[in-house]
Amino acid sequence: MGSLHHLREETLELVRVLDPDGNLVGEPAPDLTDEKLVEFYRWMVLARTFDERCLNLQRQGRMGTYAPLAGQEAAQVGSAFALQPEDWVFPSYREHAVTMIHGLPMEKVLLYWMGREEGNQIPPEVNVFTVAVPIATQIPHAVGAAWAARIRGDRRAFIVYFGDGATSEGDFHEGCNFAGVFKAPVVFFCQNNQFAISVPLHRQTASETIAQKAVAYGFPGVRVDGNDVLAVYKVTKEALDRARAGEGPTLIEALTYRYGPHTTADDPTRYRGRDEVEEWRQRRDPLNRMRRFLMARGLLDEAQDQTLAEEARQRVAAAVQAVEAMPKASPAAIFDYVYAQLPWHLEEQRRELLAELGEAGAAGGSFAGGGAPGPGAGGPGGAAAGGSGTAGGQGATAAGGAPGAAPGRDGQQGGGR
Ligand SMILES: Cc1ncc(C[n+]2csc(CCOP(=O)(O)OP(=O)(O)O)c2C)c(N)n1
Ligand SMILES: [Mg+2]
Repeated sequence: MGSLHHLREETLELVRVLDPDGNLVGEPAPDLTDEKLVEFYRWMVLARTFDERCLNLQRQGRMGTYAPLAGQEAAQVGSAFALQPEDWVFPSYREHAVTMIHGLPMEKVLLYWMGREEGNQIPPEVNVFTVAVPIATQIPHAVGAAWAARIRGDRRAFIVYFGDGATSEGDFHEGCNFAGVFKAPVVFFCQNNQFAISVPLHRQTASETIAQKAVAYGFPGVRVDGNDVLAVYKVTKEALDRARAGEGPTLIEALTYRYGPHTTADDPTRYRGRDEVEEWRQRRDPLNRMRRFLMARGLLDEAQDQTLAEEARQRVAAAVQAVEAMPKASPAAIFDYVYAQLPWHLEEQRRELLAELGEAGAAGGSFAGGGAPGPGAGGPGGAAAGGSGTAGGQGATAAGGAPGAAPGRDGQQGGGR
């Protein structure tokens, strides 16, 4: 029993650098400069601003289904900043901050949720895989890519994001087992936001923690306070370094909470109390925690905080304006992206559709967001409507560092970190 007890203690421990009031309880990673600390906060503010704007756009009918990230900013920003530019990110559908920090232009994220195929076209220089809506399917993809890199002697790391609900899928267990056996250079990053749509964690697993599942697969599992950006950075960096050094995978459980609905198609008041949400917002908010820490260190004051918020609003507004100014997508775009060479029968259908659309369909027009296929939204949403133009050309416009493109880590436009 003694050793079993030891195992339990290890995997239940919650790694923290900041307490909920922003006081240091551990030490920030030694490579974090003052500028970098402020940059973490700047990105958390940008992530929340982006998120609030997307919710509003959806409510106004200017965006399809949207999956909000509010509450999970520290888990995303801390882990994304631990990556090297050559590392690869395999996201689920909620990691907007991660993918933007790793170089995906903000316009691309908006386009995806507006139901535009251009949102699935990742610029070749950006090491981010496409959004995965089917739960956990990105896990074997990431493990396979990581294993391939190891075979080639490529010293880069891979990180795959998923939720607590995804740990019930076979893909999670198969991915972990394979990565453990073959020492794939991959970090399994679970954002445990405590719900899979309406299903609470205790209905998802009988394990006390998600981190402890790693033990069964023969690699370390770490449980971190997912609302503590410094702790998340620290554990993710260690895990990525381990992967690069050939020591194999790590499972990180970032304990966090989603404030909003699962997606805009969900009503969370039907399965959880407002008190619980308020408790997390008031007591454990990731932005408040980092703000207090920075202010106590003299790295941020009220005026700078206001400026930073205003800059975030302007950057998001510019990105929204850029994508809404794009011509409408053609319904025929549904034929454009699956096959390199369209099979004859689909070519025939495409011609038929174009003939049906006639002049009106080919004329283009102003942009309107279509319904993006949303996770949990019950099947594909509406396709983007009307208009013409090959999406490849439009995609190039969106990726070309238009005003408001997400900054890279070093602050350049266009996400070229
Ligand atoms: C294979 C599969 N099954 C079911 C769904 C429907 N679905 C969409 S999101 C979701 C819950 C996922 O929860 P979790 O993994 O905790 O991620 P979170 O949404 O909380 O970030 C489910 C069941 C799906 N998209 N794919
Ligand atoms: Mg979840």
